[in-house]
Amino acid sequence: MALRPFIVGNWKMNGTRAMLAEARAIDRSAQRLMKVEVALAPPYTLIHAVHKEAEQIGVGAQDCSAESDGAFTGDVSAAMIADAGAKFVILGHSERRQGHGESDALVRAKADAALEAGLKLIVCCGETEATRDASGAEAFVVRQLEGSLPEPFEGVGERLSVAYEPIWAIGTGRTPTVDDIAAMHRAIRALLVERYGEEEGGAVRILYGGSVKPDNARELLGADEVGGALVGGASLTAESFLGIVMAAA
Ligand code: G2H
Repeated sequence: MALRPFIVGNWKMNGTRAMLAEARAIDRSAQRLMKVEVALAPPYTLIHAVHKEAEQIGVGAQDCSAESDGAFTGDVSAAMIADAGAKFVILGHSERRQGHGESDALVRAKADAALEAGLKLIVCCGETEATRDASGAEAFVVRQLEGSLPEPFEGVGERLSVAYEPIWAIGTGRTPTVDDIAAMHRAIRALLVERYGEEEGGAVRILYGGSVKPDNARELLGADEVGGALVGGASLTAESFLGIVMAAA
């Protein structure tokens, strides 16, 4: 991996203030592993508290609204999460696309709102098992990203990451082969270079997500064009998450 590896913990709908001890432990260890960029995306309710704990790691949100403010009960804007201390936002996770009907166009609108608020982006993509079985995975993911990624903007390479998460690998313990991951990441890289140019598109980190664990992290992170990992279940304890961070160091 030529780019500095980026390891992000996505806590999903897990965590109360009792989990702050895990964030603190992750932060303290990350200070000794400067070769790796480490971040956590806790639920909205913990963003500010994790931000206050964190000296080294980045803190982000798992979603934001495409709207800036107004009568949108239950929604949270990009400016609000930035105000709470978030530096980035995960957008278009399959649990949002599938569970909340989010379209590519909505993901792109959220990305525009997040950029406007000064946030970095992690834009997710990934195919179902049926799509993979039909041999259409790469074309599907490229199309999904074409609809979800923002138009060229200032600082693409630094502000944008893409997370490839095959839906059938999320929380299942199953992972694609290293060759399949590499082929998908190369297809994503080609799209990024086409859209944002050689330099900026080449600097975007493409993360792999889906059942990343301490015991498979080194192999998955070693695949061509894998610039880090988006980690769900294994990010919930400092011990397992740091096992993955160390595999990237
Ligand atoms: C995929 C991943 C984190 P897990 O959703 O985004 O979750 O590591 O639990 O498969």
